[in-house]
Amino acid sequence: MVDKNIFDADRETAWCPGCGNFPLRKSLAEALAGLDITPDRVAMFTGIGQAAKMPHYIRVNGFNGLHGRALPPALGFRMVNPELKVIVESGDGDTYGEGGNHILHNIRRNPDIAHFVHDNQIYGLTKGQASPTTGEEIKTEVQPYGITAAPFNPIKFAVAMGASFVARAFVGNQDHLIEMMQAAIEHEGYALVDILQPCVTFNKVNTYQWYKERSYLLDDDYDPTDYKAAVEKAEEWGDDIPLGIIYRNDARKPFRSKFDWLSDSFVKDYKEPAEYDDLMQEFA
Ligand SMILES: Cc1ncc(C[n+]2csc(CCOP(=O)(O)OP(=O)(O)O)c2C)c(N)n1
Ligand code: SF4
Repeated sequence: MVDKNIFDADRETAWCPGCGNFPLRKSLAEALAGLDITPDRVAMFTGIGQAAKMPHYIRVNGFNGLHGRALPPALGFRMVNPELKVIVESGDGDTYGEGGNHILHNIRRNPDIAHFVHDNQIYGLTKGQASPTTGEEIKTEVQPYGITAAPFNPIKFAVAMGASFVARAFVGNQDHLIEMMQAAIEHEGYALVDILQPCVTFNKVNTYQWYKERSYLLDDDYDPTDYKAAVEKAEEWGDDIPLGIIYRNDARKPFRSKFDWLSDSFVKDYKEPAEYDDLMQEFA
């Protein structure tokens, strides 16, 4: 059994005390340890934001790129390396705003990637502007009159797109969050877990208490393979917020399996940049 403390990066974070990113990080370490996955077996990709700082604060292989652009390098990596677990972590702004185009095409391709969205319904790093998931009733110092655009429903979007695994979790229920993370990591294909993660500094509406009062676990008799039931469940938000696997379709093949000429193992024949000079000349 892997010790969860092995993921401790032993580094001070820039997160505010009480931020939902802390229980999320703890849950991820427990989820990986529980699956017997060591840090060297994970490749994590992120964009920009508070959530996207995760590879600095957890001990796994990490790539921190441009805002909204975590999925393309993750996909590229997945194509050449089928051996490591690929995890994308990012905020709701990073994923559904700046990265909106990428998530759409990622769902179409279905690569074997577990995507954990820290959904605090706000742009945390840039001090509380509205993100795509911000509720219309939310007023902050930078939008004193509230939001002018209707909120984006990530679950409904992913279910409608036929994503092969769509789940919702809440950092206030860590046992369940760990279970969702593990199911997503083990799923062969693209697995989206939208994780409700309070931003205690800039989002004064969607607090731990707010989510606790409204979220509930899906019944055991809920069938996530029933597409019509999932479409209906995806509509629920507000007074009742379902947590669990909303939809899954294990029949969809992971993207990489469609390229039968790709090696079954990590492509390791590294070339020095100079060895690509001839190729570069063609485009000069
Ligand atoms: C293309 C681009 N647009 C805007 C920014 C400025 N910016 C940096 S972080 C951020 C918001 C991050 O919010 P979110 O992704 O929800 O993550 P959080 O900080 O809430 O975890 C923005 C708008 C940027 N860096 N790049
Ligand atoms: S601003 Fe919000 S999301 Fe960012 S670290 Fe603070 S509480 Fe967390």
